[in-house]
Amino acid sequence: MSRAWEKYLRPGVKGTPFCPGCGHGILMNSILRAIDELKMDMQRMLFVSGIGCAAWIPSPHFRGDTLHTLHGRAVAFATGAKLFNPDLTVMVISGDGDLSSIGGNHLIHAARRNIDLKVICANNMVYGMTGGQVASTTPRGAKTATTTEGNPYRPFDLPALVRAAGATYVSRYSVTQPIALIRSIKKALRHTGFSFIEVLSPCPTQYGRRNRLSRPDEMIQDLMRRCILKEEAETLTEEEWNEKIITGEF
Ligand SMILES: Cc1ncc(C[n+]2csc(CCOP(=O)(O)OP(=O)(O)O)c2C)c(N)n1
Ligand SMILES: [Mg+2]
Repeated sequence: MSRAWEKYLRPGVKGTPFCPGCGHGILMNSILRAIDELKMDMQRMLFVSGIGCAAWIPSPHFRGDTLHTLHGRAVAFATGAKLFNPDLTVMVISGDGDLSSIGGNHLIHAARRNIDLKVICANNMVYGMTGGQVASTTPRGAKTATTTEGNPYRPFDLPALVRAAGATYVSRYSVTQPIALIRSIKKALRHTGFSFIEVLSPCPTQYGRRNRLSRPDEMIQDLMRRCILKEEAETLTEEEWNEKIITGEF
């Protein structure tokens, strides 16, 4: 570990829990870079996660207070911590399944109350850690361990959902857009009120291999090709719109 990162990473944590090609490591790096660029004090921050691969991003890696909580309950724990100590900057980092499937009700009600939390949702479109089951974010038609013929349901548009519920800073970026992503995390950190960033993160192990994108570079390239900024989206035909992923602030 280089000396610059000693401030941010817990000593003694070796290796990574993430599979080759997983995007969660890029997200972890982006969060720490945003904190570093804002010169925030890790001692005045709390990182809360639920259960899942994404929930391993803050804990055990971050050198600060971390709460690794129950599946789906990260936002509830974070709300309690923020109410108890309003001076803390409280950041929730968890997966799409954790935050929007089992934890969906906590998410929309915290957004409705505009509680000052910074919620980062690592969306790999599947329940990664438990074997690749369908999630509320799995695209229609995608194959998962529990939808072997293709998912029949439409996924949540998470920024639209959280925005409609009352969140006051909402964005979506992919780990293939790290500069825009870091800028957005910095905005969320400076914003007072419920902030939500959906971060698309490839999972070649559980999602890609069932959907003809089993090599890590194929998933990254697919995201690079499909993610466009919302300003660019205005000129798209309906067919192009369906295949693209719109990113930016909403
Ligand atoms: C109450 C409860 N239900 C189910 C589980 C099993 N479980 C653990 S993680 C997980 C899904 C995690 O998916 P996600 O939040 O998308 O994270 P990822 O692993 O994909 O990063 C599930 C279903 C659990 N631990 N507790
Ligand atoms: Mg997931």
